[in-house]
Formats: sequence, C-alpha cells, structure tokens
Amino acid sequence: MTGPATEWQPTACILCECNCGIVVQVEDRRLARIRGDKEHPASRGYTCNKALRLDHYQNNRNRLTSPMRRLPDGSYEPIDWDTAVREIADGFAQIAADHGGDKILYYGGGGQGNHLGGAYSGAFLKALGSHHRSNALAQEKTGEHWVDAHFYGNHTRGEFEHAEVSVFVGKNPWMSQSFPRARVVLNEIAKDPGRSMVVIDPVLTDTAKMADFHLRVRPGADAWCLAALAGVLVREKLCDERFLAEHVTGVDAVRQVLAEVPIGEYAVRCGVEEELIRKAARRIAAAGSVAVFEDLGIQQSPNSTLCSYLNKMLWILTGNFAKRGSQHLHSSFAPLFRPGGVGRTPVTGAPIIGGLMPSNVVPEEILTDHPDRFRAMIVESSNPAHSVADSDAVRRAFAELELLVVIDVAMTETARMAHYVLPAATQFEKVEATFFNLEFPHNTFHLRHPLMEPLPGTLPEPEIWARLMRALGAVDDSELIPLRRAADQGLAAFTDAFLAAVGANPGLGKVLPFVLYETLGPALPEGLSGAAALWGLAQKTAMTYPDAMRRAGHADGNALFTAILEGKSGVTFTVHEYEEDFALITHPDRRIALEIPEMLADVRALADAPAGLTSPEFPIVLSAGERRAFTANDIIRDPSWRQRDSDGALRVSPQDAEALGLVDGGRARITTAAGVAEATVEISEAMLPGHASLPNGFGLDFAGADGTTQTPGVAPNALTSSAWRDAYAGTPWHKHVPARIDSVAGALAGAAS
Ligand SMILES: Nc1nc2c(c(=O)[nH]1)N[C@H]1C(S)=C(S)[C@@H](COP(=O)(O)OP(=O)(O)OC[C@H]3O[C@@H](n4cnc5c(=O)[nH]c(N)nc54)[C@H](O)[C@@H]3O)O[C@H]1N2
Ligand SMILES: Nc1nc2c(c(=O)[nH]1)N[C@H]1C(S)=C(S)[C@@H](COP(=O)(O)OP(=O)(O)OC[C@H]3O[C@@H](n4cnc5c(=O)[nH]c(N)nc54)[C@H](O)[C@@H]3O)O[C@H]1N2
Ligand code: SF4
Ligand SMILES: [Mo]
Repeated sequence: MTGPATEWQPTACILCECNCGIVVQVEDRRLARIRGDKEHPASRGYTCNKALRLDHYQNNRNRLTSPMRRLPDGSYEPIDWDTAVREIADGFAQIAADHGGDKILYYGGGGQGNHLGGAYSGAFLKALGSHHRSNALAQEKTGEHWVDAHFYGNHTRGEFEHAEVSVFVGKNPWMSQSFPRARVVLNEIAKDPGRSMVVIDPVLTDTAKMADFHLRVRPGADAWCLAALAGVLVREKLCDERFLAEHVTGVDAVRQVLAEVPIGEYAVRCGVEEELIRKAARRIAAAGSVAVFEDLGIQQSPNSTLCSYLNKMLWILTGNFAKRGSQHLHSSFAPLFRPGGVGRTPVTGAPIIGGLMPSNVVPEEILTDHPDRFRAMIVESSNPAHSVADSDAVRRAFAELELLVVIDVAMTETARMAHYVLPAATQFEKVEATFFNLEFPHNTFHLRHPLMEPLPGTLPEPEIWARLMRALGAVDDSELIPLRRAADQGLAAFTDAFLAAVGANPGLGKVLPFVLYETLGPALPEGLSGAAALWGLAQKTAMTYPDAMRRAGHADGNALFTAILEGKSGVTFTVHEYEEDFALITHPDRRIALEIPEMLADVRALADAPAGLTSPEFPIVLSAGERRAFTANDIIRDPSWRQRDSDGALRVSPQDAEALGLVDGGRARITTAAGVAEATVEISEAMLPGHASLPNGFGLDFAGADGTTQTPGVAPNALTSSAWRDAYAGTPWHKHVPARIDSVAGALAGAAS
C-alpha cells in the first residue's frame, strides 16, 4: 500500500477535533512530508503548526507491537492474538454471568480523530449486556448538551467564517482551534473594521489580543458576567422581539429573571467594567449576525452548566439563528451523544447525560462494596488514568477491577493498570474517520484511507472487535452467509438482503456494526473493510436529511456511502438552507424552549452565591490543562515533538511572582488538596494576579533511544479533585483548582529554618 515516495496521499491531522485534511509523502513508514490538503472541503489546505509534527505520533518508539498480559508481579508478557482474544472474551463473559453485563463499563471510544473503533465496540458490549459508558465528553460537553437538549434537542455551532460578531467564552481558538481554518478566520475578523470579536477570558490569550472587547473576567466569575450581559440585553430593550415571538417559548419567565440582574453589582463581582459589559452587549445586539463558542474556560469551571445556559442567551435573545454567520443546528453523521440517554449512575446516582456518566464519578462507582459497582472495564483510545480528575483515585479504582482491558497504540498510564493491553494500528495504518462533523450549512465527512500496512503485531479496532465478537459466539455465522453473497453483487442487492435478514431476525440489528463488518466488509475495496459500519450510518443520514443530502449531490444512502468510500479528501454530505435550522429543532413546535426552571433559580441565586473556592491555605486559582502551541491531549507521547515550552511552564502573573519570590525559569512547587507537583516558572503579563496556569498533555513518560525515561512537565490531574464538579453534569472544575504556589528555593529555605 505504501506508494512511491513522490506520491502525496490524502489523510487528516488527528490532533484536534478539526481533523484538517493533509497530504503526506510516506517514506519507510515515516510521514516524511506533510502539507494541507486543498481538496478537503472543510479545511481547504489549512493546517496549524501541529500537523507538521505528526510523524512523532506515527513513529513513536513506545508503540505496542503485541498483545500484553499482566503477570502476578505486575510485569507484562507478550501473548499472541488468539490467546488474548479468547481470554478476554471468556473473561468478560464470566463477569457478565457472575455479576451481570451492566457491571462492565466502557470508557473512551475515540480520540480527536478516530471514531470507527467506538462504532464497532457497541456490538460486543450489547452482546454482553453492557450499556454504561463514559468518555472525555463527560468531562466537558455534557452540561452544554443538557442545556441544548432542553432548548432544541440538538447541538449548535457558530458560523464564524461569516459572523459579524464572534464571541468566545472561555475559548482560545488561536491555540485550540476547533472550527475550520481558525487562524485564517480570526485574522480576517481582526482586519475587518465592520466585524468584531468579543472574548471572555481571564487570560490575555492570543485570541484575546485580537479582540475588540476583551472581558477579562475574574476566574470562575463568568456566571455573573454572562448574567450581566444578558441583563443588559433585556434592560436596554436590545432583544429581537419579532424572532422571540415567532420562534421561542418561555421568554417571559426568562426576561423577568434577567431584568432583575443588578448589572453594576455583577460587573464588580466578575471584575469587568460595567461600561465594557454594556458596550459588548450593545455590539452583539446591533450586529447582523452573531456566532458564539463556549469551551473549557466555562465548561470546566464553577457554575458551568449555568454558564452554558446564560451564554446562549446572547444569540437567542438577539435572534441570531437560522441566518448566515449566526448560530446553527447541524446534521450529524453519527451522534456523539445517545439520544434520550438520561438516567442515574448505579452507585452514586450521578446524572447520565446523552448516555454518558461523568468521568469524575468513575472511581466512586468502583471503589465501594455497593453490589452494583463496576467490576470490569474496557478502555479504548483514551487515557483516563492521566486525563480524569484525581489520577490517584482513578488508579486506586482501576486496581480494584476484576478485569481491565485497554486498546491503545502505546503503553499508557492506563494500560499499565490493565490485565490485558491490545495494540491498535495507528490512524495512518488503517481506515479511520472522525464523527466530529459539526458544520452548517455544509457538513463534511472524511473517510481516511490507510497510508501503510499496520505495524506487524497490531490490528485495526474493527478487526479487534470482530475477533472478540466471534469468540463470544453471539451471532450464528450461517445467518450471515446470504448477506455475504449479496454484498458481492453490489450495494443494491446487499440492501435488499440486509432488510430481509433483519426482518427475519431483529437481533442482527442490535449487533449491526459486527454484521456489516462480517458481510459487507469483505466486499469493500482492499484496506477499507473497517468502513462497513458507515453503510448503516449513510442509510440513516439519508432518512434523516433526505433533502440536504440530495443537495450535496447524493441520490440515496448507497450513493452517499459510495461517495464516502471514493472521496479520499472528504465529502460534503449535507447542504442545508438557513431556514432549515428550524426544522432541525426536535420539539414538535419547532421553537426554542428558553425556560429551564432550575437554571432561572440559579440565576436568581447568584446574588447570594459564595465568592469562590480559594482559601488562605490555597489562595491561587490554578487552571490545570491549558491548550498551547505544542499540546495535543495525550496523543503524542514523544516529548521531542515540541519546538518550545518543553517543560510545560507554570504561567504566573508578575505580581504573584514578586509576592511569592518566583523567578522566570526557576522552579515552583504547586500544592492542592489532591497533590503536589513541581514546575518551571514562566512569568507572564497575560495572567491576572491570583491566577496561574499549567498546560494539558504533560507528565506523560517516554522511554528514549538511550533507555532513559523522561516525564516532562506536570500531569495536571495529579492536582485536581473529582469532588469539585458541576451540580447538573458532574463535569470537573479543572480550570479552577485552588492551589498554593511556593518557590522551590523558598520552600527549601523555609524547611531548613
Ligand atoms: N493545541 C491544542 N489544541 C487543542 C487541544 C490540545 O490539547 N492542544 N485539545 C482539543 C480539545 S480536546 C478541546 S476540548 C479544546 C479546548 O479548547 P479551549 O477550551 O479553548 O482550551 P483551554 O486552553 O483548555 O481553555 C480555554 C480558555 O479558558 C480560559 N479560562 C480559564 N479559566 C477561565 C474562567 O474562569 N473563565 C473563562 N471565561 N475562561 C477561563 C483559559 O485562559 C483559556 O484561554 O481544544 C482542542 N484543541
Ligand atoms: N486537568 C485536566 N484534565 C483534562 C483536561 C483539561 O483541560 N485539564 N481536558 C479534558 C478533555 S477536554 C479531554 S478531550 C480529555 C482527553 O483525554 P482522553 O480521553 O484520555 O484522550 P487523549 O488524551 O486524547 O488520549 C488518547 C489516547 O488514544 C491513544 N490513541 C491514539 N491513536 C489511537 C488509535 O488509533 N487507536 C487507539 N485505540 N488508541 C489511540 C493515545 O495513545 C492516547 O492514549 O482530557 C480531559 N482531561
Ligand atoms: S487545527 Fe487541529 S486538526 Fe488542524 S492541523 Fe491543527 S491540530 Fe491538526
Ligand atoms: Mo476535549
């Protein structure tokens, strides 16, 4: 499959949810040359600085090349695939028989660019009777999803490329990207006197430096800032009354609460000048179009769900929906949240939102003698022992499991707790795709073809899951034979045979991805069998968005599936018209339901809410996990990928540095309720006094060529606590960790005296 060196092969960057299209020249399994793919319909040739460093992911010296089984002394021995698959399938079947399949928890299912594995996991889990799951979305986006579900039953995105006013709330897109061609769009906004940018962030980020209105909110005080902004819209009569009357319900109750907001007082509480708040609100109200992006700055801070509720007032009250450059609902190729997936976790009764339990409660759901505790886990493409709050508690919990299986490309912190580790092929060695398809009016799906064969010893996830399913023996292979035959005759014949087979045995539909992999998979072009599950999703897309799909040029589900298989640089799968935003609202009246009584009670309660979490013992607010130029979650373990900030510096304000005796480049000790760590100091004018910041993705160990292990920087979740979490969604407050910072020299001197 490896082509001649001069051939540019299309694929995508896997380091953030944008999945920009790239073209690559492969030499000796190296990603030798990389540049943006101009043919990719969403990124159109754009990449940020990180894509060019992807070979550090592909050629990671610490790759796994064999299934591993843990020995009683905690070390690992390589075992062959057949043994691993048999023992793992037997092990889970035994857990299901002894305790019930619902005691098996699935965590992960995809990182920033690889969601096919998660698609296939469902069949194995269903066959076992396992239905509980969690992943990183339950440490960030579940609160927003809860609000979205009430408002319109769907997910929205801003159309920043065309917005007159762009609002970023706890979001630094210059560094963290998250929408197509982010830096190009930010530069265009900054250059155009007719357009404005509003940034709500305590840090003078690269994005904030470009802003027309930087609301430099005190950390954790966004609820007061956002309530004041919405309050101005109501009090100064800046709402779009026609839009509200036609398209929104529950407005009066909301208006009443917002009209009571003491704007001046809340401005003081959040640390932003009242006049700046008023000007920003007026600019938003005057704009022809407004798009808003909320992210971790509020989603991982106190009052996070309330802040999700309030920031959406900025575009709903001003009618910035269903028109160019505004906020939109969008089509989905595969939903990231399970529709209607609400409930409570078995042990702690924490909220399950969109089918996901909070990452934060996973340890408590294991570390107990409660009869319904989880006994076993499968972790796929995620590193919760490093990425979930309070790593120490996570590790203690994982040590209690009767069976833990990890599927990863590397021997991660989580893998090192597992009974079995299964080595996956990398995202450049197999067919892969992202389900982060979030754009409107044009939405894109990109099936990436493998650039090279899997490294010997590794397997793509679709094959891993199929082998586990076969070992369970949950499906009678004779039922699949007619489907296999039909698949050889083409998609139309397959469609008929499929409908007949599922009609005769609806059980097949429950393990659909497996059935498709086993029947349609072998008939697909070489290397693409892992794309079989997309056939089902293409049919669903055709049923859900028939007009938008046809506008994108696909006659039916089979035509869409074929276009996906053939379109190596990605395809547009839906083209919507702006008016259709309303049809994407799932409420029967197709109106936005603005009133959420709990949220309105919380807005009222802000008047008497306590100031914050800091104390004399822990006086500084630490944001643990900032996105920087060379951070990419836990995806690249080799530290040499970084061209600067190799230590992941602790950023502190000049005022704090002076008061604490910290020097630039010196060392500091950070102490929180959960742990202690040491970091290199960077004194930065970007930070407010009382606020410090550490990057994400550090504290991963890596064995270098010389055999020595390095672990640069601080693992952020050595310092975070799982108990500090949102009341509605259970999402953690990673950006708001009360901390004490001492100069290491000073601490030593103090200890000596
Ligand atoms: N370079 C890089 N890009 C990435 C990633 C990566 O690892 N590295 N990860 C991707 C992922 S998984 C995600 S979820 C996104 C996240 O993207 P972002 O949410 O943009 O990333 P962060 O830097 O974690 O946090 C955003 C901002 O929140 C601010 N903040 C901290 N405390 C507060 C507060 O109290 N209020 C407000 N309003 N703001 C506050 C910080 O100063 C920071 O600028 O990035 C994606 N992109
Ligand atoms: N303190 C603090 N904690 C945080 C955050 C924070 O800001 N602060 N941010 C949170 C957020 S927003 C997120 S999204 C999470 C992310 O945390 P996780 O969900 O743990 O995801 P990643 O860190 O992206 O880890 C991805 C894993 O997938 C593996 N991998 C890469 N490619 C493949 C593949 O093809 N197949 C398989 N099977 N595995 C592969 C990598 O080796 C890595 O171990 O972290 C969260 N944790
Ligand atoms: S924006 Fe994201 S996907 Fe695009 S090149 Fe940068 S890290 Fe990769
Ligand atoms: Mo994330």
